[in-house]
Order: sequence, then structure tokens, then C-alpha cells
Amino acid sequence: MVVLGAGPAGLVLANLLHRAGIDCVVLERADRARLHSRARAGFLAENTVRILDRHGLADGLRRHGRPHATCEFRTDDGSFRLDYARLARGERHTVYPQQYLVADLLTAFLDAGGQIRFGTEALRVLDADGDRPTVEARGPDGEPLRWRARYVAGCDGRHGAARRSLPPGTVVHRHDHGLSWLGLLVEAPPSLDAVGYAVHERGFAGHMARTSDITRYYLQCERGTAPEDWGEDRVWHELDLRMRAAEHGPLHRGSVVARTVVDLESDVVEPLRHGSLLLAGDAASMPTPSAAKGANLAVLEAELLAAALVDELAHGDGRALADYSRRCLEHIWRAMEFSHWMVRLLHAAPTPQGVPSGFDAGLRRARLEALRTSRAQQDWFAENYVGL
Ligand code: RFL
Repeated sequence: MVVLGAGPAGLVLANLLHRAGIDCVVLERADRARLHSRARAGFLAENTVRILDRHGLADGLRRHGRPHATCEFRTDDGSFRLDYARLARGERHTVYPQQYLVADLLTAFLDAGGQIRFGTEALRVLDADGDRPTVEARGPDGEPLRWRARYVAGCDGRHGAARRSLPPGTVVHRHDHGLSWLGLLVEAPPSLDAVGYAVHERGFAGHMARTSDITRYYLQCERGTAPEDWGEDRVWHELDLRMRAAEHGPLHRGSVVARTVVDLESDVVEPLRHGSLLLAGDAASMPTPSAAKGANLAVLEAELLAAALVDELAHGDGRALADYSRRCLEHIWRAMEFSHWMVRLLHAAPTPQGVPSGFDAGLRRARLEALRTSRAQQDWFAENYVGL
């Protein structure tokens, strides 16, 4: 078995396969230090924590993760909070930066004798329609490498070799929301004890805790903006305005240590199985970061895929593998639908002339008002926000 990519999807899968005695190697383009420092997600759903717990992979997040269960919406019409652990199924998030989770999963895999080839870039998967696919790769010194295996798991993200190796005619459903966020990591404690969502005429702003001294902020920005155009003064000016610091209290300032522009695009590959090539995580589907679903889907799919592969390879039962794509797509489309709803809640829909639509603004106000006042709407939100 060859697993492409050592992100949350590839590492959960590799840990579970290795424990079940399935021979597998993980090919990872980056070196180990890069994986330990790549900050991305942070909000893990309760189901994700349950999966990791079930397989003894949750020690780090149990020790250092922090429970989180409140979000605060700030709008022109005032602000309101939702304590989502008191709504719907009573579930909360655990805030644990993705790079820490990746580090824990790497350690667990290597300590158990698992095999990872760092600095090794998969280039393509050949013969995926047969039962001995080949992975062609480039090693750390540029040397050509090849592996043959019974199955290849594509867990190498949206721009990886698995996606490039899909047979012609594979359907990739894409949606471009026409919006972009500047993602910022700031060396400062969180400014509020909630996820902050600010809906503002200048654009969306978001606040998300990461650790006691690192906070993630988002600022909606022009498509095509360069991160270096956002100096510290400009960042704090916009954050103060959009988060309405004058009304709600100052934000904790600190150095901006990372700036990334994220275009709000979503896609779903359908199906997730192409012969001997199986996709999981961002390689299978990419939601926008608007509802924090990506890492959670990656872990869920990895557990399903591991169980299906063990059934097939250890017990000769291929039924779960045959059903893998259908089962994942149910979760993926639910997560997509909610992420899409969040995008429409938090932003003015882009218009061809750039003139905001009053009709769209009215719908957005109605959505926020329903969320503020309707218990049924709040339960629906909570179930989808933290659930998977
Ligand atoms: P990853 O984590 O991208 O890992 C893929 C790995 O594959 C390697 N790779 C290759 N290796 C070999 N050969 C190749 N050709 C390769 N090409 C790539 C890469 O180096 C990498 O190590 O994918 P995976 O495992 O599917 O996990 C998905 C998540 O990382 C992703 O969905 C989340 O980070 C999305 N996301 C969030 N998800 C959440 O659930 N909660 C959040 O709060 C959250 N916040 C975010 C996010 C994504 C963000 N960005 C960067 C879009 C915040 C941001 C800013």
C-alpha cells in the first residue's frame, strides 16, 4: 500500500493500516520540520476527537487542546452569541492547531515502526485501473523512484499527484465563490473567548483562537491581493473597524507572523475511487475554510478508508471498499452545503459591477436575524457547525 501525503488524512490512514499489519509506505514531499510548522486548521469536531481517541491517537489533543463552544456575530444591527454546546447535540470543538496534530500522528507512526519517505514528491500514479498501480516519484536529491502496490491512497491535497492522475473525464464539481480571505496568524492571545464573525460593509472579518499566545484572524480582501500589501498598520486598522473594536473593546495586538491569501473555492471529486486509486481529505474534496470542515472530513474519511482496506486486504471482503466513495460523499456534500451557507451568511455576494445588491443584503440580514432569534435555526446551525 502506498499513501501519498503526510497530512491528517494520510497519517491517520497510515497509522491505522500499520497497526492492522498492512504493509504501507507514506511518501511526503515536505521535510519533517516543515510539517511541524505548517499552521492551518485548529477547530476539531467532537466526532474527530472520538475517532482519534478510538485509535489511541488523541493523547496530545486531550492534554493540550482546549474546549471551545461559543461564537459571536458582530453586525450593523448589534451583536449576539451562540453557545453551541447548549444547542442541538451539545457538542463542542477542541482547539488544537493542525501542525501539533500532524506532529502527534507522525510520532505515533514512526514510533510504531511505520515508514515515511520525507522529501519525496509523487509525480504520477500509473495503471490505477489495474490491480498493481505504480507510483513514480522524485526523491530528496532529485533521483527517480518507483513503487508498486495493490492500492494507492491519494491524501496529497488538492494539487497533489493523485488528482493529476485521475482518468480523463473524471468529474470534479467546482464552485468559485468569487471571494478571498487574507488569513493572518498573530502573536497575541485571543481577543475574545469566542469565534468572532464580523459582518461589515467593508467586508468580513474573523477571529479564531489557536493557542494562548497565537490567534488567527481573517480579513476579506480583493481577489488577487498580494499578502505583502497588508502591512501591520493596514491589518490592524481594518480589523479594528470590522470587528468594531470601538464598541466591543480593543483587540490584543501582536506581530503578524503569517499572511496567506485564500480564494474561497470549493470542489468535490466524484467518485473517490478510481480502480486502485482512492482519494481522501483535500485530494477528495476542498471546502472553503468558512466552516472549518476540511481537517475534520480528512480524519473521518481516513478512518472509513482504513477500515475498508483492512476488510479487503486482511479478510478478502471488498464490500466496504466498494461503498467507500458513496459513504464519504454523503458527509462531504453535507459539509459543503453548510460551508456554502456560511459563506452567504458572512459576505455580500459579489456582483458583476461590484455594486452591492440590496436584495442580497436583505437576505443576509434575515439569515442573521433568524439565527439570533429562532431556537430551531440555532439548533440547525449548531448541529452543522460542530457536527460531521
Ligand atoms: P494536507 O494537510 O494538505 O496534507 C497533504 C500532504 O501531502 C503533501 N503533498 C505531497 N506529498 C507527496 N507528493 C506530492 N505530489 C504531494 N503534494 C502534496 C503535502 O506536503 C502535505 O503534507 O491534506 P489533508 O491530509 O487532506 O488534510 C486537509 C486539511 O489540511 C485541510 O482541509 C484543513 O487545513 C482545512 N482548514 C481547516 N479545516 C478544519 O477542519 N478546521 C479549520 O479550522 C481549518 N482552518 C483550513 C483552515 C485551511 C486553511 N488553508 C490554508 C486553506 C485554515 C486555513 C487558512
